[in-house]
Amino acid sequence: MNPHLTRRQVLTRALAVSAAASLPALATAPGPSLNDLAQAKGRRFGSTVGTGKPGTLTGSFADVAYRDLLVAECGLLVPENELKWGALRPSADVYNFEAAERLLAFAKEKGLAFRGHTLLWHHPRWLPAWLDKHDFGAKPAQAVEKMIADHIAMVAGSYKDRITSWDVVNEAVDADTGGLRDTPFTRHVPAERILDLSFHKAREVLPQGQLIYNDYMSWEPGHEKHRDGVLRLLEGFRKRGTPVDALGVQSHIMVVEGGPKYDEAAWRRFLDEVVGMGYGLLITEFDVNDKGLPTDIALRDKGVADYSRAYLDLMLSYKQMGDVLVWGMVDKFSWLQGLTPRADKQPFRCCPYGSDFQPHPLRDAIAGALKGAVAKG
Ligand code: 9MR
Repeated sequence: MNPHLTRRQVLTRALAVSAAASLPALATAPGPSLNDLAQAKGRRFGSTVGTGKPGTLTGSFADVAYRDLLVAECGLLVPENELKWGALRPSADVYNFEAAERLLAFAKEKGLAFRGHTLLWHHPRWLPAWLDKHDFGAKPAQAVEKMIADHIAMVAGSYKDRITSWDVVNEAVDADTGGLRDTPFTRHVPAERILDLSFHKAREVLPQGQLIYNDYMSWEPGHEKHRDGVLRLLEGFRKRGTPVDALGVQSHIMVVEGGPKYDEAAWRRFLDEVVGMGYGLLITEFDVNDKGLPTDIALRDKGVADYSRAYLDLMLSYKQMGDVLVWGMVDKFSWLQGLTPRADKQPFRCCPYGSDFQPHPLRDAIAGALKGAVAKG
């Protein structure tokens, strides 16, 4: 031991060295966490996390710094893919909960809540391939209904003490037409009936649960039919007594150069109608596609932050707005990086933190909006 140092100084230095050696620099923004700010107004802030496939961008859970960032900023997590049919059910008879269990164990250890996504992604592209050729037998309508009810009983039932808020149905409305999508299930049972029975089954399993219809209709132009279709669906749920508590507004927003290109009045009308029917709201998958902004990083980050602030201020002016979740905390793990690239081939700067784990101006914009929000009613 260096005779000029006290025991405490030696220990402090040793800890600092070991932290520096093992951890990438995590520059969590100073002051209250995003979840602290959300909680002050009666809501929670959270993010998605994914176990991914080795070698893909989505494996954020493998990254120690990412996990630390989740703990530093979030109050709840949602699995990116691990509770979807495609991940849970490699075949009709097999359930594989291993990846979901890993995420749940982490959340439990760190005292973080956990949302469920999703009991039925009502979209032909995102249901498992085996379903397309599945033989539903002599009474296919009954077999389809049983398969969906059994799935919900198994998945929601397995986690009924740990997951109390579920995206029961995801993206059932066709964004281009506003009608309901067809899937291998709708060959035998009308879509409306499938959605109703999914919510009824979820309610049976979770009498006190928060049951969500989740979709990506947004405030940019081009979303008119999608918004109308979602409103019609929500109206139908109310008329038929389908137990749906809230609309999950995914919030994959897109910023373009040359000023705001969103229809604030139409968006407010949409949200007013939703809450007017008695539904709550959540932001379930916020991120920002910055494809339309220039290469210059400072300009781009400011554009993303300003656009997001305008969006989040509007959303958080509703007392019905509940939890706010982002679809990833750090750029490099975002699903957007795998999408059609920007013209300049630069990575998207779409999340609150950059790939170097430094906060973007977007992080301040989220913090400001959470701070300025009306309290959850
Ligand atoms: O981010 C998810 C990506 O890793 C998956 O490949 C994809 C298909 O399962 O789903 C992405 O998440 C989507 C979410 O489940 C529903 N809303 C849109 C999200 C982004 O595409």
